[in-house]
Amino acid sequence: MNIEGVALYYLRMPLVSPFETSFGRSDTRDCILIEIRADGLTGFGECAADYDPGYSSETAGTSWYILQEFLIPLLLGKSFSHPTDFQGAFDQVRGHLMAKAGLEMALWDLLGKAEGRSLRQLLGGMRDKVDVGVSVGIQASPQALVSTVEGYIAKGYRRIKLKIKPGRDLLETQAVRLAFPDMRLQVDANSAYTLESAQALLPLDELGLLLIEQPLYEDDLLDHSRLQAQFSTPICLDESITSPRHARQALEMKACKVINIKAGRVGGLSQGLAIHDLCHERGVPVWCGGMLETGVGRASNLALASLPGFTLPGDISASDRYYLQDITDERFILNPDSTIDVPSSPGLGVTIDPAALERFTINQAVHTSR
Ligand code: OSB
Ligand code: MG
Repeated sequence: MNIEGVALYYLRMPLVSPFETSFGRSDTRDCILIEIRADGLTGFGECAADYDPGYSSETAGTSWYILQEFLIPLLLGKSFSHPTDFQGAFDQVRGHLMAKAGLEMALWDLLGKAEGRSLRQLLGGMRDKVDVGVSVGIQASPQALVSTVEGYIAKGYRRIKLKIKPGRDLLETQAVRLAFPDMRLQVDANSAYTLESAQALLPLDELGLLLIEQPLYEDDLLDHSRLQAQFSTPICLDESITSPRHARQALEMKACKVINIKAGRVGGLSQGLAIHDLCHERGVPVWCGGMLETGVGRASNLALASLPGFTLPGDISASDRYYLQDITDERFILNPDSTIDVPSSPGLGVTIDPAALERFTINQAVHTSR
């Protein structure tokens, strides 16, 4: 792949309904669509960082800067034989994992298009559809939450994740458990507790949850291991795991029993693959997290989730759970068995709708090698 040019599109997409987490509430989602031209082909990638630094320190704005100032200049004019070469080439840029992952995704798309193989085939995925669930934001009251969950169950979702935060945790989760005794249910705190305040969550251990996601701060591996010792429900880490090294160390410290893999958070699909392999060897279940992606990132998530170690349902919902209008021609729909089909066309297997792209683009930039 001889990289000839890179175009960036800063997108602001209206959400179907506001999404509230422990770190804030939002009506829109920002992201950067990355278009790379190489050998007459065009590949797309999505940088998952959002407008605000609530989920992680990385934002769409920091990615916009790092991509143009450092990553794209390193990429232009270079030749890559495989996207896994990319990791080493960008070692000199510390951090900025979502920016790197967005570029790497476009290289995978290009490779797939050049070889006529789907991303699923390139990664070694074995399923043609994957189990999915829905991540439900904080609602006005426990009753409102139960009725929102009911709506998703009516649409066919068979695994529900509830966003929680201090003071909006026990009553909410208990109400949903009472209404749906057999539903596969899990919660996500997005780093909102300390080891001390998380003591309030101990009653959750009686509710038969699949897992409790990221209760403590992202750099709190040690305290997560102390908390895990207090719970029989598995703790799952999201924000804390930013590399295969961290995944290994978290498992060795017994800081979690499950890992959420997001290619964006770990610097790209090749790193996600490495974490998958490590967990698979050790019999540790993983699942594919989501970042409210457009159809581009969703296609990537579906391919990743088709790998054999992804034994828990992913946060990969149907397009209509997020966007009335997406930037891809393809819309992903929920099958009656709470699965979504993995794209099978070359690369990511999606095509961009130019009118939709134009509609949501609020800034753009082009870089060429000459
Ligand atoms: O913590 O998993 C998270 C969305 C944005 C940022 C972080 C998270 C989430 C979600 C939604 O939970 C997952 C999705 O449906 O894309
Ligand atoms: Mg999470």
